[in-house]
Amino acid sequence: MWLPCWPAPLNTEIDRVRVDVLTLFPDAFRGPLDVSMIARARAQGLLDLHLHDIREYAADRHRTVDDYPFGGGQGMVMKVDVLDQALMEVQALEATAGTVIYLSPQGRLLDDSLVRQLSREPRLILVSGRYEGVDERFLEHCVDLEVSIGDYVLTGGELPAMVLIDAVTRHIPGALGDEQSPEEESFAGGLLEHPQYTRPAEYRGWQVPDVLLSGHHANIEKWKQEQRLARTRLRRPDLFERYREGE
Ligand code: 9D3
Repeated sequence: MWLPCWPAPLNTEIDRVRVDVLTLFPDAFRGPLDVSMIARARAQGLLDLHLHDIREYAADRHRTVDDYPFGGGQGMVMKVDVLDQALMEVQALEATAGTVIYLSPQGRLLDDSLVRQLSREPRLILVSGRYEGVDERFLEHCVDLEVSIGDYVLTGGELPAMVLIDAVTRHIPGALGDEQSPEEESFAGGLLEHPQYTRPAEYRGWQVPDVLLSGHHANIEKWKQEQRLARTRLRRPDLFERYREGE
């Protein structure tokens, strides 16, 4: 189901995405997802976001969510029974079970192609871990996909879940407003963007390139394309190769 492709088609069939987040820190999501484009998408009903505190699904008196690893080792592991209970109850809130994603350093690297695929799902259930990880049985039996946001170590899966939600929301039709289309973007074209300038045309002797002030639209477009190619080749040889192959 998750075959890599470049670029994936734009979200056209689905006009609303429901996202459920299972986390030990639901409050960590409130600030970042209550501002700007995400807030607007939520207010418009394009993004239907629900936060769930995993601790509320712990059955014992102490609301235990983690335990020592079998076989020994560093740190604690999130319990399979608590996670499974939380997931089952959250899934039952809607008719569609949704695609269950565990944010994990061992997951598939998030990129533009995966973001576009996910933005076409009607329902995503994101599980953010803490401690050293979760019981492997939860991943084996309950999780459809593990996603990483990059090769660096974070303290938990909350920020990665927010990154995923932010990136996916931009692809829900209408979320960016009418002025912008994600189809025209840097990564959709496979190249980095050209440099941008605004007034004043000169500041402390720092000049805006003449061509941009010339009013000669064909020359301007040619310059922009040259800039995109040159910077991509220099800064992101990996993207440049892929662009070359796709041409
Ligand atoms: C000491 C063992 N750690 C390996 C380096 C295990 C570990 C477990 C949990 C390391 C980090 C985390 C917390 N990170 C995430 O949950 C996480 C993450 C990340 O750290 N980097 C990039 N993407 C992601 S998605 C989830």
